[in-house]
Amino acid sequence: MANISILGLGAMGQALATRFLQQGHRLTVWNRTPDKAVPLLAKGAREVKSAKDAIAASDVTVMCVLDYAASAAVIDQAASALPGRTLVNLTNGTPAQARAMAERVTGLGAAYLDGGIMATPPMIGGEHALILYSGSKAAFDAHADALKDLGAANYLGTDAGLASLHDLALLSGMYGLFAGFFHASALVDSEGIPAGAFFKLLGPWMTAMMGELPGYAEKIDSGRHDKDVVSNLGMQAASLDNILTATREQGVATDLLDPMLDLFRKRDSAGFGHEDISGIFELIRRKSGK
Ligand code: FVH
Repeated sequence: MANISILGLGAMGQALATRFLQQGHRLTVWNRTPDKAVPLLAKGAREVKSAKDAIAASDVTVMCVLDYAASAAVIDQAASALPGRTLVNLTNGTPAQARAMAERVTGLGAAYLDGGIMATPPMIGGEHALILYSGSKAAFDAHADALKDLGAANYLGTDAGLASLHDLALLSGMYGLFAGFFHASALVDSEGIPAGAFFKLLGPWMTAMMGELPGYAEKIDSGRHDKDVVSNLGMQAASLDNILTATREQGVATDLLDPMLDLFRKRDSAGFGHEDISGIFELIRRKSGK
């Protein structure tokens, strides 16, 4: 069993702490507002008065606070305890924030692992919990057994920004899916059809359309949007135009889908209407040299 410290006892920090205790680890906890540690003390955690004391208490410290401004504030208070320790920062942030934190923490003499939690607090320790890691490989290898108690642990590479990049990309896919769901539900709601009833049609349809994505991925990777085209972009631009016209006629807002039609039209006007809709990727990707 490992000695582990946790900094931050919000909803996620509580879930991480509870899981570590259930798995028999010796846990030291610290939170800016001390009363949040109370439920964990009864489960066997030891509370300390400062982030510095928490880092000093264990080889590895897991930090999970609101954002990187909060992370930086915690490190400001605890910098002198960092030499020789390992910090695993599971706070959500951007790749640039993760890289800057890695530089700062390693500069202070600690090993740094960044992480992206792909789970809600109740999912921690369950079969669907996934946590992405990047940064120090040696730190990941040394603490992988304990980290795997929280959920599947996927190490992505030594660049500390990679976990955040993958985390945010996965969440982007989720929000795109949610956007389609919310728009479709608003459209049927305009005629009094409940979202729950409509989902009996929408769910299987969305699942079937997921099957298109590996083919789009192939076209994106090869740059060949003209290959094996079944439903061309020009046709789909007209269809999306119909959807948005009907949306307005039904008195529903078009905000969620307007940007997609703009991209379809732009690509169509540039002469790619005969190609697949995966071609809009070329309009949004990072241009070389940037
Ligand atoms: N909850 C979720 O569903 C998601 C799942 C995926 C990962 N996220 C990220 O996890 C980070 C923490 O989220 P959380 O759910 O624990 O958030 P809260 O319950 O709001 O707790 C916030 C904790 O942060 C502490 N804190 C805030 N500012 C500071 C600061 N300046 N210095 C020190 N600590 C700070 C706060 O302390 P207190 O308010 O209790 O004193 C809480 O411990 C987050 O990055 C999610 O994106 C969760």
